[in-house]
Amino acid sequence: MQKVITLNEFIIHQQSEFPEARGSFSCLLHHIGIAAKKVNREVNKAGLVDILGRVGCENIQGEEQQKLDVFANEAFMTELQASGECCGVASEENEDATIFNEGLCRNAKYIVCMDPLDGSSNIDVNVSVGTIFSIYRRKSPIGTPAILEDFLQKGSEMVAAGYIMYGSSTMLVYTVGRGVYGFTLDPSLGEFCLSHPDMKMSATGKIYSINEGNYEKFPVGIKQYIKYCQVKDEQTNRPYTSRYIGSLVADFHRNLLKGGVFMYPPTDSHPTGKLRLLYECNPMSFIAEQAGGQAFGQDGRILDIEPRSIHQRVPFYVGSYDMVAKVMEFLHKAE
Ligand code: AHM
Ligand code: MG
Repeated sequence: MQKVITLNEFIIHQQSEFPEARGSFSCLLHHIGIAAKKVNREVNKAGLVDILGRVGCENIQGEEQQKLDVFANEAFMTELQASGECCGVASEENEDATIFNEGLCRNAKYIVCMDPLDGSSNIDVNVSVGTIFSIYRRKSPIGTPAILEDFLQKGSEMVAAGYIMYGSSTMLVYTVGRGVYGFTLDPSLGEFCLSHPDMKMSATGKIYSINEGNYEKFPVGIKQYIKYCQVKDEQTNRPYTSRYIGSLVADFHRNLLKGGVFMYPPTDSHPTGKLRLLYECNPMSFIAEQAGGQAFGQDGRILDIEPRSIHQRVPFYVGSYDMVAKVMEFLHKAE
């Protein structure tokens, strides 16, 4: 029988590569894994109980919150606090960062940014949704309450990033800057088991993912790139295939496995882009780069952007290295 490597085993093994590590980070990841299992349980039974649908209030960006959003936010908040290793969390669902200033958390050295349930408009049609998280070392002194500057760090300062995809099977994918590793939840064991070691994104692919309903308002370079994708050319394997789920985690995950590019340019309704730098773009960019891909915004590498506010939105182009380079070439030529 083949030996399985569980997430916890893997974390402990990885920790041994950092001789100075005291287990704080491993503990934090362990609790993220627990929260993921809680959310997975609720997502799976969402059709059976009255947890689907709206909870009747709006999040701070004016979007209607769904019940599962609320559940996921609470599940992750609870576990992050319970870990004792996190002194604050910026969540897409909360206006301000939540500071854990009691007990062990006060002396914790990490902060977390998260989108507890991304793609939540897809829940009631049974399409994959996900959680996205990123972990940073705090800037403020240990033993004091975390401050805004702890959350407004450049993506390049990230210690770890990951996502959980609640899909036909549930997966947790993460990086600590030493490659990307994917774990699939085995429901019979109740454990995330290593299923995708050292994930790599091919340099090019055949998939472009974008909400083409917004075409009229796209920047000229993006319009031209879409046409380029659609034109036949045997050398570059075109026309490409258009695939768009509308759930970033699922779209990204597919492109990671198959090769492709995901784009969310500025649009009429979201003139600075729709996706959030801290909760969505930064973590996905770190994972993409670690897998051999790349990620750009309007003016350069996503991970180099100096955040101005925790809910900041940016244009986002991420995926296979050569495909993202091509998108940027079109954007720059059109300028
Ligand atoms: P959410 O965090 O409110 O769920 O929104 C983010 C989602 C992403 O998962 C997805 O890529 C995008 O919004 C889809 O937006 P659109 O429906 O405009 O194409
Ligand atoms: Mg989101």
